[in-house]
Amino acid sequence: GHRGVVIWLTGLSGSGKSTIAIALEKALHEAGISTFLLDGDNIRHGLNSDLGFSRKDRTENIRRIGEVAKLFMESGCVVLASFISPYEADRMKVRSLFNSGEFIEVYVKCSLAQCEKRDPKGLYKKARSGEILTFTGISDPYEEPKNPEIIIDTEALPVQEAVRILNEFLTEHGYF
Ligand code: GGZ
Repeated sequence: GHRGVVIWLTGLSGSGKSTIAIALEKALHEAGISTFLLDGDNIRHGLNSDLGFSRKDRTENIRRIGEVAKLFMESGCVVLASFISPYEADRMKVRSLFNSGEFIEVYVKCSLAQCEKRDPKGLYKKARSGEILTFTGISDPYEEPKNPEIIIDTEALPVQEAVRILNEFLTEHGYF
């Protein structure tokens, strides 16, 4: 058996959060571990479809996601939450919902220049042209985590290495 835990991935758009979350989820499934993946696709289109990208809406987005993550964690899942979550105060509030050891903040670190170069959805281009306003990193802030449990530099590491680091952290800290 294993205990529930939240692995909270924060970082810029295009930093690799979801790629890592999906690869980690696959590895955990292969080890027989129940997971639940929360990301923009299943949250911003449903529960949080009333929210946009103002500061207030981002804060409410992260608050609700924190509560959902807690519910799934309590059910015994390894919750993988992949959101920009640009504000330190909002991440700290989510952290405060959990006991120590139940919340692992992972800073998926990648320079703005590299994220913009990757631009998988063409959003940075739209942000530069002014077609998208308040885009994180371009026209809206991203506050770097001050005390994340883990930092993963996706400019230096391939995704499988990121998965290995996270798996090792979980094993070494006795999660399973
Ligand atoms: C940032 C935006 C924006 C703006 C749309 N700013 O790379 P993606 O496309 O797939 O992921 C981004 C996602 C960010 O949603 P989050 O819920 O993670 O944001 S937050 O934590 O700040 O609430 C991006 C897309 O939505 N997107 N407009 N203006 N990202």
